[in-house]
Amino acid sequence: MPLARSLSVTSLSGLEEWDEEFDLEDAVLFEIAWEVANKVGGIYTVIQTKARLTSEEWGENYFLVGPYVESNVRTQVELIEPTNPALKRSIDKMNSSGCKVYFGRWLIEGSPYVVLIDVGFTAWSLDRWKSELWELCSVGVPWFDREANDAVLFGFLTAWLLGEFAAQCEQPPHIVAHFHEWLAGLGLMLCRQRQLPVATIFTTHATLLGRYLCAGNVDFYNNLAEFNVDKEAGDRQIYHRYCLERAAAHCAHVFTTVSQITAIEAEHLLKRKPDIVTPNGLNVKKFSAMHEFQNLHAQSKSRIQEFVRGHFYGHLDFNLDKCLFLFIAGRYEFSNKGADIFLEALARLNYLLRVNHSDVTVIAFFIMPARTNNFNVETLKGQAVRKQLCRAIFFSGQLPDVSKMLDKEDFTIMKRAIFATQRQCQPPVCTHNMLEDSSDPILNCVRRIGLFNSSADRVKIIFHPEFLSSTSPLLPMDYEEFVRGCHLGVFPSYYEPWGYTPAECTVMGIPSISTNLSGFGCFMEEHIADPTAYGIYILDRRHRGVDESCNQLTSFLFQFCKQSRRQRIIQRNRTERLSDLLDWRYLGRYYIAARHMALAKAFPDTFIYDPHEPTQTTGFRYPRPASVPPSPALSRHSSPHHSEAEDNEEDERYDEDLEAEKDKVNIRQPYTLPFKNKSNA
Ligand code: G6P
Ligand code: 1S3
Repeated sequence: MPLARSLSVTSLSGLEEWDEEFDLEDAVLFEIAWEVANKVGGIYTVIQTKARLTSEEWGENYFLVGPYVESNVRTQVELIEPTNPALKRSIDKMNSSGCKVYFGRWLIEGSPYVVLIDVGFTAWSLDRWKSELWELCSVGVPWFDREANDAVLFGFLTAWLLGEFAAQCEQPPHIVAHFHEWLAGLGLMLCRQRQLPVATIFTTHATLLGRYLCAGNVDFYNNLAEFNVDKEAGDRQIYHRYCLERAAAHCAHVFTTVSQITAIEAEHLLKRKPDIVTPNGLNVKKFSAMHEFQNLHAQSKSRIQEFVRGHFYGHLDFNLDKCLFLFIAGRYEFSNKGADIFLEALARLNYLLRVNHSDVTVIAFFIMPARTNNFNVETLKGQAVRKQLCRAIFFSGQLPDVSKMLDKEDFTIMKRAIFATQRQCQPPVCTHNMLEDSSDPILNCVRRIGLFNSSADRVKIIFHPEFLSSTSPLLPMDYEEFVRGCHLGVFPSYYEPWGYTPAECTVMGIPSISTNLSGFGCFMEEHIADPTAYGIYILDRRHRGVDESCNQLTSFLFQFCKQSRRQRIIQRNRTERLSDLLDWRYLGRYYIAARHMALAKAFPDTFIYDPHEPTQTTGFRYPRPASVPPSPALSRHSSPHHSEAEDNEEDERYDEDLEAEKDKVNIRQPYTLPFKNKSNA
């Protein structure tokens, strides 16, 4: 058994002790977040999608640290013995001191190692650790704030783990610890206070105050510099959380956030300017057949059409082939996520489509989880009637005999089935029984604007207050399939540090609407010469009032409804071309830069970092597309000579040009390391 370096957990010597030459084999990366193998929101997506790339880079020396949640572990994690001897000793030591720490492989792409800490098991230490926190920095955490209590336990336990690991390493280790969001921030503070040999990074994915202030009735972006942050946090009873968040941002060697707009917010609300912006990427799947995603769109669309057929039974007086599917999805924050202006714009769109005698019908889906007690009867009945109708007409026990198909008995069966489709009420707006029906913001808004799925309306609404699942009896599709089958994602958020929903649409080739107040929208504006031409509509919510933004949104929607099928196909091809820009293979470079920056700050004798190379977010900019513009006014869709195949050929030619452009700027080249070992500099 190799000798462990004898260092006490709480009194480690300073970083200057570790001055041996850097060897990549030595460096160990811990990434710490409450959402490791534990889906709560967007941070889970960041970590889960990035895992493959980070595992490729760090191999056996990459460990994710999160909370132990039994139900998650059962389905997502394979528990194994720790592979790293120093880590094994650390975990054993903690477990013999009254903790429950598990080690395993997270069963996702990249199969990263995870260290999962059961915070509840160590709850007996909560009071002691809270007083230590009070002694240390006068932050008092109230007993009733369960999330903050978990943050205290998680913080002390992760700092314990890192300290123990440093102590158990035979050689002085080069540890990088990347903490995400305030819930993990206390671990970082303690690493610094205990002077552990750890290069620390703190990434905030949204600020606590930003989220709270925006959800209220506040002109947030025009007053960023004016807020009395302590008072605002106190008024909202989140002062202790705010202190933990702000302290983590200030203690970190490197502070990062997910977008430029949140960087400005952090500078004002947390009083530290981020050192680097680390935008969120995705794990982009490439199909071998170039237009495979178009086929997938057609397949998924027909499944949504089936659902619509059932939902609108008895009122299916519109042409399903001319039906456009729009959707908004995400955490149910009515105004922060822009559901308020989406509904208002739908009411205006309904009016425009009616007065222009459009033959297009729009179905807008709202996929936002709320409290319900299951599906409502009317919705389930719709799907049952649809199935019954199919059976009655086509599958009455055996294959239809054409010569007999229209005999008297068949007529009777068909008539009965058709009579069953008669309905007294209108197709429901909401698919579930809501627990807070009378105060629900979406339903109340629908009541006000009067979009009740009546025959005269060209815009119909379906509110599905539960995340989608392929096992649902109503709409058995998972989220990805559903997005593929839709025509447009609408995300007119007011508060959105990044915004994964439009990014996910983009990599699947589905156009979307986002805003210039979302990290994603600003990023796309920066990297694409003409975002609209690529199906990336960016709504101005920064310089316009609500009513004006709503008019702009209505006009985007109306323009979209005027496109021909051919124009939509071309637009989807263009949207999909943007995927490279959102791939972790490209965006992962900012995380790499953050880690190197932290190493150079924490171990200045070993690393140096050249700030000029990597941190600039400038890079590839997509040119204006050369092929047919999507504007209906300029359309050649009436040309009888232009087939779908010709469009695809034209697009493939354009793809070749684009690939050549991308090669020039190395968009997919692995990022070169910007730092050097001091001895090689
Ligand atoms: C894809 C399919 C086409 C289909 C089209 C429908 O592009 O490959 O065969 O015609 O989707 O597009 P739409 O925008 O009308 O759903
Ligand atoms: C946050 O999750 P949210 O939906 O509460 O983090 C996400 C990941 O960085 C980000 O995409 C989103 O905008 C933030 O708001």
